[in-house]
Amino acid sequence: KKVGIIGVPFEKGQKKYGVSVAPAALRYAGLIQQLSEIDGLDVKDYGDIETPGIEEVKMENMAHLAPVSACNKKLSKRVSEVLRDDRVVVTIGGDHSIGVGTVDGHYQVNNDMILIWVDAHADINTNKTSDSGSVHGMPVALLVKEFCSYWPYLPTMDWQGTLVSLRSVDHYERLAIEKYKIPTFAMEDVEEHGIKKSIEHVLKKLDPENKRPIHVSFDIDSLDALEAPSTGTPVRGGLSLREAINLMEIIYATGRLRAVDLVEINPAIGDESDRKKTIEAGLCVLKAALGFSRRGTAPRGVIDL
Ligand code: DIR
Ligand code: MN
Ligand code: MN
Ligand code: MN
Repeated sequence: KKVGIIGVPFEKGQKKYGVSVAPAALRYAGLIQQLSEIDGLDVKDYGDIETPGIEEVKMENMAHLAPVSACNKKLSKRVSEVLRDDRVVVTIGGDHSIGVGTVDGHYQVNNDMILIWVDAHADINTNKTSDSGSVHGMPVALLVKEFCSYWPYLPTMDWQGTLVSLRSVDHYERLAIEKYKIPTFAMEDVEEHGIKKSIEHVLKKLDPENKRPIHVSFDIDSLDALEAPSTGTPVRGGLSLREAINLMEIIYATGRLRAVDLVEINPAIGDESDRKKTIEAGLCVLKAALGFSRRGTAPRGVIDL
């Protein structure tokens, strides 16, 4: 098994300082080393995507569109490249606006991919409906074909996916979800079925024949704010870390996970303990996605017990 890591220290899709520090913070916390300890996993670090000095263009209620586009364009190419190297892509954000580039890059290589967007929020605002004007609240709208006539020059795909773990949906987002019948699995559904059945249900619905490549875009705020306090828009009542680990283990077990994004960790929010908790949670989620077993790993050498 081979994996490629991409860091995206990008934070212009939202307003708070710090989410761009996450790739460095995760590497410093031992990301590469911890992943390398998973049985049989070959880890290659592709470094960071950076696009400094992009000139801003004005767009109504859509902040920093030019830098967001430039970053996503470069990111999309890198994601495709890593996939063509036959590696599972792990992209560390950055805010969730980078989901446009990761999904686009994946779609270029596997146009039969399915997308599982794990998030407290629906991220399906447009600049007409957004209260914030922040692009991290818009990536799903930028990716669905239902909205492709709305955005003149952005990537779009014949999207098949589900939003999981929702519990903070804006008014017009709800309207869009209902109008276009965007499949969602809100916390209420997790409540009803449990995380295991919920994810099995999602997979079965999106891919009844168990053959399509899977992309998981994981916003750390899908976790309960107690589990992951260092994030820009924390919401209580979310997934436990155990549920998130289980979700990833189930998806890993399909053998078809090709791309994972981990976004919205903001090490500048909260105190040292919040930061530590949040980064650890992120690492646990990634490890589960890449085959780490809570039962333990195989011994490295031979000793007599
Ligand atoms: C809000 C927040 N719905 C917005 N979105 C966030 O800005 O559109 N997404 N935080 O992850
Ligand atoms: Mn998000
Ligand atoms: Mn979110
Ligand atoms: Mn809002």
